[in-house]
Amino acid sequence: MTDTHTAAQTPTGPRRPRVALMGEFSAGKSTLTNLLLGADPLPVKTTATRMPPVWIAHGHGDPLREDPDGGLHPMGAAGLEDVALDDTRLIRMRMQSDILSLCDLVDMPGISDPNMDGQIWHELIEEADLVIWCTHATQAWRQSEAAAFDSLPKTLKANAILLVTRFDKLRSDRDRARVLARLRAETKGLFREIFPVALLDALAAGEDRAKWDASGAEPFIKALIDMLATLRVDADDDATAQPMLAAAEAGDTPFVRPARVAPPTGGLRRARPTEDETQSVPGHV
Ligand SMILES: Nc1nc2c(ncn2[C@@H]2O[C@H](COP(=O)(O)OP(=O)(O)O)[C@@H](O)[C@H]2O)c(=O)[nH]1
Ligand SMILES: [Mg+2]
Repeated sequence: MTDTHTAAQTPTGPRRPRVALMGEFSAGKSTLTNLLLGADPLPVKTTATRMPPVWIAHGHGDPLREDPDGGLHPMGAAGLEDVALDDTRLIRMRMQSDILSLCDLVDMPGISDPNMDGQIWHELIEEADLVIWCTHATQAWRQSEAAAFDSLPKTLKANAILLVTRFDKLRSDRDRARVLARLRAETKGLFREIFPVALLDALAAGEDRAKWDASGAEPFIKALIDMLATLRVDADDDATAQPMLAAAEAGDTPFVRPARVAPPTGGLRRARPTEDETQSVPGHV
């Protein structure tokens, strides 16, 4: 291999908070990642897939495969699902998206994925600052989820949101109320907040404000942005993101909204960052 370099050569220092999407297989993690990005870089699957973690950060360039020793390799023609899992720690992707001006997103494999080495995800999750735990509404918060969540680092558990996905699959008000009541009781003290969402409805809402509101996505995204605004990361925080976070704290938070689901007014969307991320203007509308 000639065209490789190591992660150690990647610039370090100031950084954005990292948001990990976790949960069982098929809980909607990739669907949520795509919703937050306002784009579809990740495959969404109904059948078991062999996917490594995918770390998405603001920027440009082709995806890179990171091996267990931190070496970075071009993916070439290989798709995300074709990578050799035993020789891959994660995939690094760079994209332009509003949410990525506030945080990195890490789409994790399902917690019970037999193809995913537990060691790998436990090491990787040490690097996350905030976790969005996705749980299927129809079989929410299984024992396996409670155990995996409990094994997370303490500091990460302090910044956790529970997202009850596929809420549209619960048919009656009674079922919906019952599931939420059970989750509130069984996860008491574990999550900052619990949000029921219908992710596919949110994705399909487009300019349909009523559909967007009914999907439950809005309060969740607001809470996420609020948490990011108050989250403190190490390395003296991110010089680029902090002014944006300060703007968010000041209540000027019209800028992060998945592009696909911008409200009908269209006026809330921030201009896409141009050029290099270091030149993007914080809070610029
Ligand atoms: N009805 C419904 N389907 C969903 C929802 N979220 C995800 N799905 C579907 O569930 C399947 C698995 O989603 P995916 O995002 O790949 O799950 P992951 O394995 O956690 O990444 C896909 O077919 C999605 O379209 C939801 O809120 N409602
Ligand atoms: Mg997935």
